[in-house]
Amino acid sequence: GINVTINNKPMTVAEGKTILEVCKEAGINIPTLCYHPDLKPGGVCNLCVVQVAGEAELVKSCETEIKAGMVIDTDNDAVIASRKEALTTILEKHPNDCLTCERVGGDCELQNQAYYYEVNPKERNVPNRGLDVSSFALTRDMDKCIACEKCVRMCEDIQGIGVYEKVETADDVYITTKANVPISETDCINCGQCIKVCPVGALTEKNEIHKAMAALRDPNKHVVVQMAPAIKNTLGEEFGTAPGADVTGKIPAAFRKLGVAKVFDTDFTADLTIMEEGTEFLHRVKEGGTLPLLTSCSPGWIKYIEHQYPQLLDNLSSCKSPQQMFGALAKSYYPETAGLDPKDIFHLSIMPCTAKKFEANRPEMSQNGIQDVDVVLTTRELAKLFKLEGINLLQLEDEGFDQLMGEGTGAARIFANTGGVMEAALRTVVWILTEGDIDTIDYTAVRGLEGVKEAELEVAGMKVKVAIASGTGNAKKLMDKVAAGDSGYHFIEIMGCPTGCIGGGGAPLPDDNAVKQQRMEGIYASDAGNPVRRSHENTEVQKIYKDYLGEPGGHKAHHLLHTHYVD
Ligand code: HC0
Repeated sequence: GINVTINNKPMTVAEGKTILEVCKEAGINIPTLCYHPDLKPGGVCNLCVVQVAGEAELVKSCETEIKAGMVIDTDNDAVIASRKEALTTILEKHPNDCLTCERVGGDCELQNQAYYYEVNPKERNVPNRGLDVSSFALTRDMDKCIACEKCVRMCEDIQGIGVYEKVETADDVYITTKANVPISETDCINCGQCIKVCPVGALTEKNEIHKAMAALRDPNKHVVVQMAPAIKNTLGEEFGTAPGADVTGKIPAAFRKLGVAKVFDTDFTADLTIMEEGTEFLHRVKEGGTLPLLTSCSPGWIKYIEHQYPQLLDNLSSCKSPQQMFGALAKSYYPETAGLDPKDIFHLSIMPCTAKKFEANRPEMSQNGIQDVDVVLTTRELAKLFKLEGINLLQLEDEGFDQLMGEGTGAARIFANTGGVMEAALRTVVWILTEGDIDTIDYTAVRGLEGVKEAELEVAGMKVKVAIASGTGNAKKLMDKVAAGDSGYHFIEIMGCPTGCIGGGGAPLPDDNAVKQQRMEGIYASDAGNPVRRSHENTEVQKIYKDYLGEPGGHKAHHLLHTHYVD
């Protein structure tokens, strides 16, 4: 360590870090707008300035390495005056419509800093760059953009796509899409990672709270809900729990307060996906079909492969995602069983994902002109809806899901973690290959937050080589190998967001890799605590095959649960 003095206090700190990192670790508050721990420093917002003794000017703590002997002041008059000036410059161009902003409710970092430093310029000269509502997944309000460039760094450096760019003119700096086209015309995959790093309301999920509220109020609508595996271990954060806390039982209770007809669980179709995808995998192995099989449950990833690797679309599993399998059944199996008309059903899906909003609107995802999933709300939108309706989630008594499509195994829950779909598939595929002669449930080699993982297994005399990537920047590394034709992999799981659904574009804020680590551990704890941990043991899954679908991979299953993505 090295010795420094911060705010008159001598301390020993680690070498090789920035002043900002050291202060954050020491619990010393330095405001930032353009900084995110998972991105390289931006150095553009000027809020993180501090005074270093001997330096003529204030320095940006986000890009200044701490050195032995430094005497640092993070909070003196000069520092505060400089921050106020930086905030004034930003706010003079920022709209003053906080009342209806999507980041209402303490989520706007700019508003929080403006309040803290008491900055509120009366004259606002808003640039009038307009609203981009071309996407099903996200909305861009470029008048609110403060050019912090975090979206640029996220999309380019982490996701490897590069939809956005910074434009600098003589008297202006702003962010646009490349070629300044509506976002739906770019290579955007709808992952929403840019939203999560945006400090203001410039990038938000496409708000559908009011659509959901209208359906909930409509006496003629029979509202049926599904919710993703990740929701149960992340929604609590919005109400103050630690990341990863399992609040599964609270959510059905909350929805029933809102008069929902059925509260079902996407975990049910996650288990169903394993039956279908496992069958497809074994079929391809036995029949010499296209390998490696690529998972198809992440709609951001689907969009990415469609744009970037169309030659590999035959590798993609034909399985719809669990959300869309659920949607298809919510408008067929469920109404047929309950004696309802599919037209009267409003199917609401809760996802930690913005790309799921896009997926629900894909033309393949409807039957007889009726869309399978009517509205998708993100985790954040659901929390907002509950709060607006006066529901204090954590005070509710636990309740269960409704039967028919409400049962989920531990294998389904781990879908939320990168590597989870692969592990869930292995739990069932290996069981089938060994004819049940296997005790292994935990495949720890595929766990962990690393961006690319691989493992090799001996199964019933067969070598199975699997790989996993999360985030499209990491997916690219694997797909380049697959496209070259010599990867040797049999089965690959890809999730569009770094760390998988626990890091989804609709997840609670703020998050970073430390928070995601806790979410991941929470998910595995929920799995370990579930008495049933293999998808083929889900009794409602067994029942739907017996009563309705026939065999996994059979005709009816194909019609409802599979699709085909074309170039
Ligand atoms: Fe996921 Fe899913 S696991 S993509 O990450 O497969 O969003 O949580 O709901 O559909 O089940 C997200 C999470 C899902 C789907 C499931 C898959």
